[in-house]
Amino acid sequence: MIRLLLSTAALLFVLCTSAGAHFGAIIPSSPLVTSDSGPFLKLAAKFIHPMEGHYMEMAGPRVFGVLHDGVKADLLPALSAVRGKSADQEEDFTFWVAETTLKRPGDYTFYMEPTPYWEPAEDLFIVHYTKVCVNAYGLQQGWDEPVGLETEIVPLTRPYGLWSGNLFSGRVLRDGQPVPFAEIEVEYLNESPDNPQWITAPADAFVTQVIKSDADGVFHYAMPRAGWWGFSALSLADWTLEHEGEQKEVEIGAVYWVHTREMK
Ligand SMILES: [Cu+2]
Repeated sequence: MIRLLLSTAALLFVLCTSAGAHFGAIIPSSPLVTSDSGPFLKLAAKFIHPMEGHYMEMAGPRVFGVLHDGVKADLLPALSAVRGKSADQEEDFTFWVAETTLKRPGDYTFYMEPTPYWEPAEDLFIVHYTKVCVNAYGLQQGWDEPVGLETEIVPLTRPYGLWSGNLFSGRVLRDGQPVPFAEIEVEYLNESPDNPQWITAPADAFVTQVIKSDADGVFHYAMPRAGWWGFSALSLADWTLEHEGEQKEVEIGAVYWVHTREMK
């Protein structure tokens, strides 16, 4: 959910008092692996406010893997913890990095199920099932396959080789079924390596774009700038988790990351 600025927020400890939304993120070092680039790929897994650049503390994910050619591989052992922060944050936060090698042609969909994150400001847990697709050596095959997560965005637009200004279309699934009129939050990753200039939002409403899916769970968004774009479809889980002896609701997000390039 978009962060509401609570009047009590200042009284509470370690709150996100941001105008932006939380996003799980998997950001690869490149959206395309080619014979020129070589087979090596770095991945960074984060829990962030993408537009504002703020990091949140992230525990090790429960699941971190890749789907290629219909086969899933576990990448959890490849993850290692690092610390980082945005320029205007005071302390460092944990995020996770991995290196992998893409040897065979085709699409590689990386996916993550994070450890539930307790958010006191919203009195709930947050679990963002996060995906990103990297194409290897030009064989365009596999990007439109679901991973089979509790909730996920399945792209209807091929999610790489996109120019800025292109329309990204996707379908929101929950338990494999389309989610009608799902709310989807969209944010630009200000720390995208190819962002020429940090964007400061002129008002809170510009930080997170909000769109809804249609009756078939399909949504569209035209991405106005080169870099990484995050799409996050949120709903409440039909299960709860315990926090200090009480059962609490769980916000589940289907998050998908897409890269665009300036047309020049
Ligand atoms: Cu936050």
